[in-house]
Amino acid sequence: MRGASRSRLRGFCSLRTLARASRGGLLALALVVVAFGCRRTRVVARGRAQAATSRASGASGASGASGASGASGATSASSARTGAFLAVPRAAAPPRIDGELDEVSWSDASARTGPFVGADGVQVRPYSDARLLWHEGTLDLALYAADQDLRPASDVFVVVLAANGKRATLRFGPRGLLPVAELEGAESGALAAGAKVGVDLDGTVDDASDDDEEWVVEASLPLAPLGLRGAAGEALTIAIERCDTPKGAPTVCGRSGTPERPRSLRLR
Ligand SMILES: [Ca+2]
Ligand SMILES: [Ca+2]
Ligand SMILES: [Ca+2]
Repeated sequence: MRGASRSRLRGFCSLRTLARASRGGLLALALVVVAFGCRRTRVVARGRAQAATSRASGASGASGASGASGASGATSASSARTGAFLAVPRAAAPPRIDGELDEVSWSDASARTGPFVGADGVQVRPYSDARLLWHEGTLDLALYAADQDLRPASDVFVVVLAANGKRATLRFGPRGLLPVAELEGAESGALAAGAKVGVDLDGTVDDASDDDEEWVVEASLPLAPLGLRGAAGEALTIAIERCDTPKGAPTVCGRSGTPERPRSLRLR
């Protein structure tokens, strides 16, 4: 409410206003007007106090562990820096699993890991990152890899998900989900069996004569194998590593979390 309006409402509450109105024989009307004016002022004040409280809690959330409930971009950047947990938003609608991240939830509302980093904490090249959403019973995952030279035999994301003492390891390459090794356990096999995976490539595979651009994995992963219902409030952890061998250069790996020190996720 603007300052002038607030002044008018405060004026209704003043004794001078009451006296002026009562001189005209309008005491009853004045009481009604004063009562209305004072009540309106209190309601506005309460609303303003609530708004201030909301702003304060939003500000503290952004700097604390639960900060990912704010705008996803700022939150993700903060979480990437601090290692705080990521709040994973619910997708407005289940994404179409085709490797194209053109659903509005991916761009506007997903949790983001931020750029993958090396063991020294510095961002690695080529660039990689991940985004996360969820919908009923399912974790939605988008993996982005800038890549000069697409090589399905060696290009890989390794994703480790864990909850309730259960752990699953999945590998994704430019051609989709890679076979799960028997040693990786029943949870890995169950997640892989229920996974939907789409990949989009920009480049030529196993052809070093050109410079490729990127590859993107879009996946929906069932959470039941980790003992989760896939519902708001549930928690799990994730660690993602991506390795790449640029032309004429040694293999480089970047990550967000490690199996020993994973990122904490909470579905919200
Ligand atoms: Ca899609
Ligand atoms: Ca590559
Ligand atoms: Ca190529």
